[in-house]
Amino acid sequence: MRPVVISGTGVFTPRETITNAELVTAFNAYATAENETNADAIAAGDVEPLAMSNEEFIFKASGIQQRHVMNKSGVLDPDIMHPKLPQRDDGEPGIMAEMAVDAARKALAAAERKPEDVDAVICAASNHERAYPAIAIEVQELLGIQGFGFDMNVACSSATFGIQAAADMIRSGSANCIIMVNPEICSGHLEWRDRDCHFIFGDVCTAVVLEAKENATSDEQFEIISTRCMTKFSNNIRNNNGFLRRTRPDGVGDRRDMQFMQNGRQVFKQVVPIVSQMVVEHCTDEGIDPTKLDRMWLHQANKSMNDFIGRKVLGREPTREEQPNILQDYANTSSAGSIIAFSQNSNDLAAGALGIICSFGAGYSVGNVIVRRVG
Ligand code: CO8
Repeated sequence: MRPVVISGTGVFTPRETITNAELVTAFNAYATAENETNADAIAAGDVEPLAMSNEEFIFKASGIQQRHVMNKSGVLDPDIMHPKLPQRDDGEPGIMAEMAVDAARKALAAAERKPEDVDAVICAASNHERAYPAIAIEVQELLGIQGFGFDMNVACSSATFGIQAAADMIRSGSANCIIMVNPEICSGHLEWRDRDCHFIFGDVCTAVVLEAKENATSDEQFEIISTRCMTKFSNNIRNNNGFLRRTRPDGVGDRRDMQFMQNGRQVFKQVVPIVSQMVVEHCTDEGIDPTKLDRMWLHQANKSMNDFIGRKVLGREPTREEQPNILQDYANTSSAGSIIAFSQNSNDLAAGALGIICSFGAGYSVGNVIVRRVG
């Protein structure tokens, strides 16, 4: 089977940012107003007052300092607390397709490829703007790519599962060059009125060009040595949005059931050992000593989680170079996080260096991509 390389990556970063301080000010204004509205019920013991958020907690619990968003004013308005995005008619490009086209153009330039060199588009993300037509097919149209496109969703692991799907197609000969995009508007799916999770997510889009090694010309090549994907059902990260919503007796009304829900503590405790073990076993099965990995580009949800996995895999405290984090600037961007880390922290590696892109999240799902820098 033909060897496959990642020959270019691109990142679309939204212009607007929200710092933890701005976020907490908006949340606390909302919570104070709610508590005032419910003052009598709170005094009577019928309603629990909303607790205030704080910056120190957010940074200590997650390592996040700020996030990029597609719309800041709506999120920070205590009367709205979600992004406000302009209505587009059906003839206009979708917002996710637009983000993806920007990231894809950057990835194609890095890979020294033109749209006519590409024969498939995969849009791998945790929330798609609509069910159909596929975002990938719209991106294909906007870029002028022949062939085919499809959407896939494995939540935070969408990108690594997408890389495996693309690599398998190229290896087997059904495609020569594939672009995979990961548009994530997590701000639209996050409940900004919930103190336990309002700080977690941000928006971004990443893109990865994969092609047969024999055709690749760029100087940013990483050969895909091996991929491994795993899923194990869990309700600890979930949302109940979907086309069946209106059919449920309790399916209309408050928006909370349409948004991201998680039992963060449980996720942390259960996912960390699964990921550490899977990375160690995958490397060992490939004849790679995991402690000799030059770099780990991990899913970007929580700094302590990444530190823990890094220590387990490398058998020592990873340096910032060995295990780069970007979550302090971007927050959790779901499927895009490990790809941002890879895109921004891989060019310095010498030929022959070994690394692993590893994502994990809802499902549960874990995806590994072991890569070697091509000289
Ligand atoms: N300010 C002040 N105090 C707070 C706040 C806040 N904002 N939030 C919670 N607290 C309080 C709690 O009430 C609790 O108080 P008490 O001890 O009195 O009960 C205390 O702080 C501790 O709360 P937690 O136990 O919740 O805090 P943790 O230390 O566990 O930290 C985290 C919370 C940061 C969420 C942590 O648990 C975590 O990162 N877990 C892992 C999360 C993860 O990896 N999730 C998977 C990724 S998501 C995914 O897969 C993609 C899904 C699809 C994408 C969706 C796009 C939107």
